[in-house]
Amino acid sequence: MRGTKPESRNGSEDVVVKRAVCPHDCWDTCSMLVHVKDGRAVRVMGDPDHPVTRGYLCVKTNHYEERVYSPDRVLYPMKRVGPKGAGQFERISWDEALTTIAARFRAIIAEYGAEAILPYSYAGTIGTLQYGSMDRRFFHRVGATRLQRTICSAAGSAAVKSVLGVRMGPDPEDMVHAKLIVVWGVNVISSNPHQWPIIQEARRRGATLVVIDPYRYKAAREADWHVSPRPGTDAALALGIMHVLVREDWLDRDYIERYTTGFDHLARKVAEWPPERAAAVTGIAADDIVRLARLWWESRPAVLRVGYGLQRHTNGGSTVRAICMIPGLTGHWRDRGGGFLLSNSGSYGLNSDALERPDLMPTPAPRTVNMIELGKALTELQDPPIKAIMVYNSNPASVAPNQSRVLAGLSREDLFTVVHEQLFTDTCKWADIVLPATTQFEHTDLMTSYWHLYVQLNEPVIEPLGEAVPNTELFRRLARAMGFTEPCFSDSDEDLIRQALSSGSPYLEGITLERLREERSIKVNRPAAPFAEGGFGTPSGRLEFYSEALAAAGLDPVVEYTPPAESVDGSPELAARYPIALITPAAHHFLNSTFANLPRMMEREGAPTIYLNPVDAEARSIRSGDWVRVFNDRGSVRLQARVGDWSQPGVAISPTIWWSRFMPDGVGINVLTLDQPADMGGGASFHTNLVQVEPAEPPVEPSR
Ligand SMILES: Nc1nc2c(c(=O)[nH]1)N[C@H]1C(S)=C(S)[C@@H](COP(=O)(O)OP(=O)(O)OC[C@H]3O[C@@H](n4cnc5c(=O)[nH]c(N)nc54)[C@H](O)[C@@H]3O)O[C@H]1N2
Ligand SMILES: Nc1nc2c(c(=O)[nH]1)N[C@H]1C(S)=C(S)[C@@H](COP(=O)(O)OP(=O)(O)OC[C@H]3O[C@@H](n4cnc5c(=O)[nH]c(N)nc54)[C@H](O)[C@@H]3O)O[C@H]1N2
Ligand SMILES: [Mo]
Repeated sequence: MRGTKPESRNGSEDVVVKRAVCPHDCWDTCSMLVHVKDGRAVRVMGDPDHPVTRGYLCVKTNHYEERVYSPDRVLYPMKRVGPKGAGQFERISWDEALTTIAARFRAIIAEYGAEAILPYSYAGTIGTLQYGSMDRRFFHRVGATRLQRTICSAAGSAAVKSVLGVRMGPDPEDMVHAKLIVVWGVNVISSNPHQWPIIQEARRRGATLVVIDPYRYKAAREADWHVSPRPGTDAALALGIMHVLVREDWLDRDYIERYTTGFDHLARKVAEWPPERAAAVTGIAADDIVRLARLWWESRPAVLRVGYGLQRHTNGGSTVRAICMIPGLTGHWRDRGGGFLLSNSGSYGLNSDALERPDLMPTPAPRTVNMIELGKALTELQDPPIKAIMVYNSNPASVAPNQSRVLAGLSREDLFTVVHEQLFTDTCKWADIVLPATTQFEHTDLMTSYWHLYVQLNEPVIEPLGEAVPNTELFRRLARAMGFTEPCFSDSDEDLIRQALSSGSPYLEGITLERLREERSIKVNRPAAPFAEGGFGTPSGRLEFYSEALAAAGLDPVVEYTPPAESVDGSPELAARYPIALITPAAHHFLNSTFANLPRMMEREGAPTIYLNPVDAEARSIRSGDWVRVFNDRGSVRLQARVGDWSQPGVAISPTIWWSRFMPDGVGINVLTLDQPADMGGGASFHTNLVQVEPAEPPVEPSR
């Protein structure tokens, strides 16, 4: 229990220090202190009292005021006055905006049916209310096409659910007790900066750090051991490790017997994966695979800290399934701080049905569109075609894969596009109507994390800028304009928070809005080692090495390695033309496309970059600092090369996501990326791409 008041004065008379919570789509969900002077946020700091934030923020949010007051802020409703995509807009009133949207929606529904309307949103904020509440109610009531929100974590989530039944793992604060931490496909320096001091503390107490990542980024360099697999081959690595565990009988037979099911199926499967076979697939020496298995078996507690990077491949579901099974064999779930952690999202138990009201949907339920296939949906879908898209919490013109196809869709003259945004993004350019959105400093939200275990309350610290409104208020207004009379469209943000907390989940026991107002941050009542004595959320109640549900869905009920769709093994002909595997992970100074318009962040990030291995660079006469053209059948971008030991030969890395307007040729990295759904959950495949690289002219105007 923390008694810190939500508001206090600092030394200077006219500065008030207020609490806020970072809203961004990131593991850390930090507690912030905002210095407010004359109604303006002037300084932002990490909350020193918060056990996870520990007084510091990341490089991006340290100057959050620069984002809030950016000259790119959208302050008023606007309508398009020039040709589609030309970026000419004129200010209009909220009345005119709402009347126009409601009239267009009604006309489209009358002519094509409600499924011709598509909402498009993701996690511009992960706040419970602004991520998904009133908006979901609205589109359910409309009967619009439903969006499958797959762009980030869908393959891994489906995989974890199939093995554990619930997205949960150890409390990250307990990882200080671990004797082995395996950081597997998560960039703990850039994407999860507060994991790093926990790892460092564990190492001071004697822990070994292993990083498994094709990208030799900072943590990989500082690790005790860096293991660099070929992208998209981690399932083979995990199968090889499990082969050794079974062969050597490095098994917790009691745990397997009591709390798991399907061991015999798995044992037969891993028998086919001796380390030599896994080595040939992954590029990791067979001896190293044995050494990894031994290190895992001999270390207690030990944890697999797995990230979303490794599931952004066409085989991402089976990859996560395979890795997730390892602690079930060895009983590492028994220990505090041990086991496997991809996501702790299942640790909160908020009442999402009350927030989203799926009961408002017509029957039968409307069709769905997978958000990573946006380009296809806008250009090919019929019966009915998509005639209107409403974008909020997302910047699809920059972030969605196969960008050329997305832009072909967004440029359709007959498509009615509404964008609710804080900043004038690449997507706004394609809008018919742009609406102003508040930032976290201007609205209320209930925050959870997908990594730590604190529920936090964010309340506004400044007045809304211009005529900006929160997502919840926008959809209240739209519901009125559409003539919806259900009382749920009048719920206030406070009502929504109470409804979210009303699930009756034991994790939330005693956590109320009143207590949150007082304490701001409260840890959920969740066991520290959630599966120490079983308690899995699967149909069998056990950890499932074999899944009946997957078998029924026509998927492999155990697990198998399949090469990524674009790879030397998966598509040899394509690989002959495009020999380089390109992964496009998180940039240190951006958060997806967020922050990527701020001069300070662009300055620090440098230029749109590709990291090349010396072997690949020399073969092409490319030196560090040269500009190169990176291309495949989907498109082409220019990037600046950096040559070094960043990866194995044949693997390149480009940190993302630069806005297209700051790219040399006006298109972003996602012209190269694949819009093929992964093997589970319809997930994204941003890191499965084959490309060719060749020298190019430097841009006439450097990217800024
Ligand atoms: N600074 C910063 N922080 C962020 C974000 C950001 O863009 N910038 N994005 C936020 C969001 S939305 C998310 S989902 C998370 C994402 O955070 P992460 O889970 O860290 O996801 P990525 O950056 O895609 O990839 C993480 C790591 O996986 C590696 N990787 C790629 N392919 C493979 C593979 O086949 N095998 C293995 N073993 N590793 C692989 C990449 O090289 C990278 O180092 O971070 C959040 N935090
Ligand atoms: N090549 C490549 N592409 C990727 C990835 C990758 O690793 N490589 N990562 C993918 C991942 S992990 C993700 S999660 C997606 C993320 O894709 P997006 O969800 O589109 O995330 P952002 O780029 O951060 O853009 C979010 C937008 O929401 C806006 N926003 C923020 N808060 C609010 C609000 O309260 N209301 C409204 N109306 N708008 C708001 C922000 O201003 C911002 O423009 O990108 C994916 N794209
Ligand atoms: Mo994400």
